[in-house]
Formats: sequence, structure tokens, C-alpha cells
Amino acid sequence: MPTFSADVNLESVVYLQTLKAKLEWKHFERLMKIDNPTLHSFVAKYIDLCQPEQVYVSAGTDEDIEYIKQAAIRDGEESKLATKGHTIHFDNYYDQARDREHTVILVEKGLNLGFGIRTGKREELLKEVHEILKGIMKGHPLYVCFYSLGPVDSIFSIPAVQLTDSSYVAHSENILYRQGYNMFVKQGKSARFLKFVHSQGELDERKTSKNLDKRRVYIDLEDEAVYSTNTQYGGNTIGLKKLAMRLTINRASKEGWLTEHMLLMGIHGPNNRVTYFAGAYPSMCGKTSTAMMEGETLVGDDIAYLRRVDGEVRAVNVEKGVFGIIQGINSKDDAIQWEVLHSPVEIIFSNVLVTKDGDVYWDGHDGPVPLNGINHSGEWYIGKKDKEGKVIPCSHPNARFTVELKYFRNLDRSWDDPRGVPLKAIVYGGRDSDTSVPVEQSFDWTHGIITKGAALESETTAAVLGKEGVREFNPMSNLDFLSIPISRYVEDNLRFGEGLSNPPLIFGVNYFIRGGRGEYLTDKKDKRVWFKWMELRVHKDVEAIKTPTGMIPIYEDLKSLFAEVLNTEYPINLYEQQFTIRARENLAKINRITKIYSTIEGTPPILFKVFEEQKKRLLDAQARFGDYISPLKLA
Ligand code: SPV
Ligand code: MN
Repeated sequence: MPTFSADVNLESVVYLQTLKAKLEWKHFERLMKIDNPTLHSFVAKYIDLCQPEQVYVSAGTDEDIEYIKQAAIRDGEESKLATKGHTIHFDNYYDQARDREHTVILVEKGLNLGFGIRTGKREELLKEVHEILKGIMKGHPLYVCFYSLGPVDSIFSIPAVQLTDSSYVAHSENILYRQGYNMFVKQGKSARFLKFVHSQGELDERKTSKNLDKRRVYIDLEDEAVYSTNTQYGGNTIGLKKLAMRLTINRASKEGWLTEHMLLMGIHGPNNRVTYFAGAYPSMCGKTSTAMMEGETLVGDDIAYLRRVDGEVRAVNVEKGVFGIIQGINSKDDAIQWEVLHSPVEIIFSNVLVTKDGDVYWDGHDGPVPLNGINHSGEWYIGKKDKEGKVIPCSHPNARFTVELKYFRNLDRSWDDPRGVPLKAIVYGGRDSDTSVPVEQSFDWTHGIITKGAALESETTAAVLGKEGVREFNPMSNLDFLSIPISRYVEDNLRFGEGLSNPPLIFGVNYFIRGGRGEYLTDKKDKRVWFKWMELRVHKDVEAIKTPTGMIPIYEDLKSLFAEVLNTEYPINLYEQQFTIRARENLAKINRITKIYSTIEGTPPILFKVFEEQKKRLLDAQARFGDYISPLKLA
């Protein structure tokens, strides 16, 4: 039993009483082993408020991990599938994605974070969400879990505590994040930890969140806490994923490092050289397929922290697992993921179709669509319609799989290195049918951050968002997660590369450029060549052609790479089509982007200057060569 010293304050006695009354001895002891009264009072506060039936404090042992995994099945949040280790979880039919509308950054009255960032009044909304949380866990257990964002025992590590009444959420986090209990014990009072409070709320007979009208995701930067209620979908609930991103973007901004929505990978060059790349792509722009390219190695597929260490940039994967989109994965195009998804390892599938044999199927899977099964809408059959009269696909377009990275055969050897990997290049990739060439290096850090990162756009696809070809502005593919004004975020990015003697090179890629008849000009596999070329550029092994918008490959270099990497011919007329600089479209893009930034208060003036210079180069070239400028004329 802990003993109280005479100067212990009354409040601490009160919360200790709550903990002692509510926690079994084993769990109480575990919590007390972390010498951090702020943590103790935080846990006690939400026990008092949410009134769970029991409290499970996870120390992240194998036994705890197994307990939570089994609890998810016992509680019915997951069900076993035919393959060993596989389970299925369903979210409510109307809870299949991040809820942008109810995800709010809490700010003091009168404050506004500007364009693209949803804010609300802190005091008012804290009150509202705490009202929602009152008694919400009655009859349900509460899991208290400790994690480390980034590798443990590293300058990158950030401790985080998750409170949740969902065994599915706790199970997912055990797959996706490094355990952090020992780190909390070691750091004790000095731990600067992030806090996540989640409740799925009342469940329906399918064990999915029922009260979606009270779905909230409120982000409190001041207290570094996030409250998420009446939802189960991972992007709204798995605190350490996109909820933590909002907190760490803010922290990083104050401390001079970066939290980015980026994949990390090793590109393998000549003589066994490995060169590390980061890549930011808005949703549906090829991020995962890039991370999974044959012949290269994977460090991370979604979130990265970047820091300057001894004059160079180091980066880590914040996670240790993948919460990946499953739609479209087939044995031919996605061999690595296909293999993992068909091996008997621990995988949570969500919102896919389950057949009567207990197998899973998703849109784009090999073979014909099963006639019926169970999916996110319940009993399903081909042609089934929802309440709105919309035909329900066999799996939701945002259906996912959750699995540890360790099962991927392309995992990079340094993926968990506490020092991070040395970052040599950053790639920004949008979905763009008519403007940018397939691959292009920027002139320098500033030019890259501004014309590639800050100008990132993606076109909506008919399948997902209705109107096709609408361009969405999405700087660094991070807009949904920003908790600081865009202008400050761009400035932080600009400053990050300043003073580095060898900053990472910045590239733009575009896998979606089309020709005059609407046909795609590149093949899915071509990205493997673009990356090999970028790798050579990092090491100055190849020259490049200067265009008004950046540096593009020389035909002969690509020809050799196509032969070497893909064993294919690369006709010069295809090169010419792909790498034609489209002056008119590029000028239109500059107009679109600068128009947006001119409405954003505090945009660094350098942004307008860099676009102005680019515009001038384009106009000069247009005057000489016309709207469409062949790369062969510039060589
Ligand atoms: C994304 O949408 O960028 C994801 C999935 O990685 S979510 O967790 O929903 O953010
Ligand atoms: Mn993501």
C-alpha cells in the first residue's frame, strides 16, 4: 500500500481513493508503479466520469496483449474468421470514415486557425464532450494502455496513454504501436505524455456504435488530450493515429521538427546502396502502392516524424503496423500485401465481406464476387440497396486491414532504429490528369516545399466522391490533420531545411497524367523507374534537364532504367508525351494555388515570390515554344 506523507493534498487523496475503489490490486499496482500523479488523476477523473464496470491497466506484456485480443472476440467487437489469427470487425454502416465535420480543434474564444481548419470554442466543447462522456462506459470495461509514438528510447519517442472502452481499439493499437508502459515507468513524473479518451458509446446488436448523432472528436491542444465518442472507425478512435497527429503537429511546430503524413522507404541503388525517401500523397494517390514497390524496402506507410540531428534529417515511422486500405488489392498488382493478407498471422479485417465459409472478400480481390455474405450492412447479397437507395458494394471503399509490419517481406532492416533513418529525399504526389510530369526534381528546398508540397492537389475520383476531376487543395497531404495555421505550417517546413548543407532533395511525382484522348500515359509499374531515377539524382549519378518547373530526366537515363528495372522498351515518343511541359496548365495551377494562399493570413511572402518566378519562366518558355513544350527541345 502506498503511504501518504503529511503534505499530500486533498485532491490526490480523493483520486487515489477512486483508483483504489475501482481497480483490482494488480491493476492499481501497475498504475502506481508509474510515478506520475498527473497520470493518476487523469485516469481517476475518467473513471469517475465514465463509470466503467471494471478497469484493465495494460502493462503491455504478452499476457495483456493476448487478454485484449480475446476480449475483442468475447465482447463481439471482432469475430474469428476461418484462417488462424484473422478476425473481422464491422463499424456502423454510417461510421466508415473520418468524421471531418465533427472533428474539431478546440481553441480559446475568438481564435481562428484560418483556412481549412475546423475550430470550436474550447470551454464550451469540453463541457459538451464531458457531458457526453458521463456514465458512457456503464456495463463496459475500460482499458488503460501505454504506448510510444516512434521507437522507444529515442529522441523521437513520445509517450501516450489511451483510455478506451473498445477492445477493438485497444487491440488495434497493440498491433499498430510500440508498447510504452516501461517507458512511462522509467520517465515517471517527467513524462510529457499525450492523452486519449475514447468511448464507442452504446452499441447495437451488431456491436457497432449506435449514437452517431453524438459522434465527436475534440482535440485539446492546450492539455494535449483528445476526446472521441460514439464512433469506432479507426481514423476517429485509434488515438495514436490521426488524433495524435494533430497534437504532435502543434508540438513539433513549437519545437522545430515536423510531423508528416508520409511513407518512409529505402530505395535500393547501385552497389547495395540504400537511400531513404519520404513520400506524401493525398488519399487515393498511390501512397501504399509506392510503399510496397517490389525491390525496395518499407520503413513506414503513413506517418513520420522528421528531425534535424547533427546537420542531417533523420526520420522514423511513428507506428509499427499498417492500417491499410484493402480495396483493389489483388495477387498480381500487390503481391506483397496479398501474401500477408493470405497468411495465418494476426490480422483485423474491417468492413470487408465475410463469406459463409468464414473467408474474406473485397472489391478488387481475385476471382468473382461472392453472391452473398455478411458485410458492413449486415446480411448482404449482390444488388442490395441501402436506405438511401444506393447499391451497397460487397466491401466498403474504405475497408481496411490492421497488421504488424513484421509480417511484410519488404520490411527495411532499419525500420525500428531509434536514431531514425537518414532522409535524402522527399516526394510529393498528387492525382493530376493534365498538369505535372510523372517525375520532377525541384530546384532547391524552398522551391520544392512551395511548388511541390504547399501546392499539392488531388483530383477527386468518381468512385469515391461523386464529381470527377475536382481538384482538392491539400498542402503536404496534411490538411486534414493540421492544428496550426497553414501559413505557419508552410513556414515551419521552409525553415526546417534552412541551414542544412545537404537538405533532402524534393521531388514531385504524378502517376495519373493523361494524354489528349484521356488515356493514362504511364503504367502502374513505372513508378519503380521514377524512384530509381530519383535515387540516382540524390547521388548525382545522372544529369537532368532544366525546365521552367524543375529538373526532369534525360531520355537515355530512363531508357536504361526501364530496361534494367522493368525489362521493357521505352520509346522516345512516349517519353516526349509524358515529359512535355504543359505551360498553360502549369500557369493555371499557379493561379489556383496563389489565389488560395492570398486568402490565407500570414502566408510567407517567399511563397508568392517563388510562384511569380515560376510563372515568369513558364511565360518565357511559352512565348518561345508554345503551350506544350517538348522535353527534347529543352535538352
Ligand atoms: C488516411 O485516411 O489517411 C488513413 C486512414 O491513413 S485514417 O486512419 O482514417 O486516417
Ligand atoms: Mn493516412
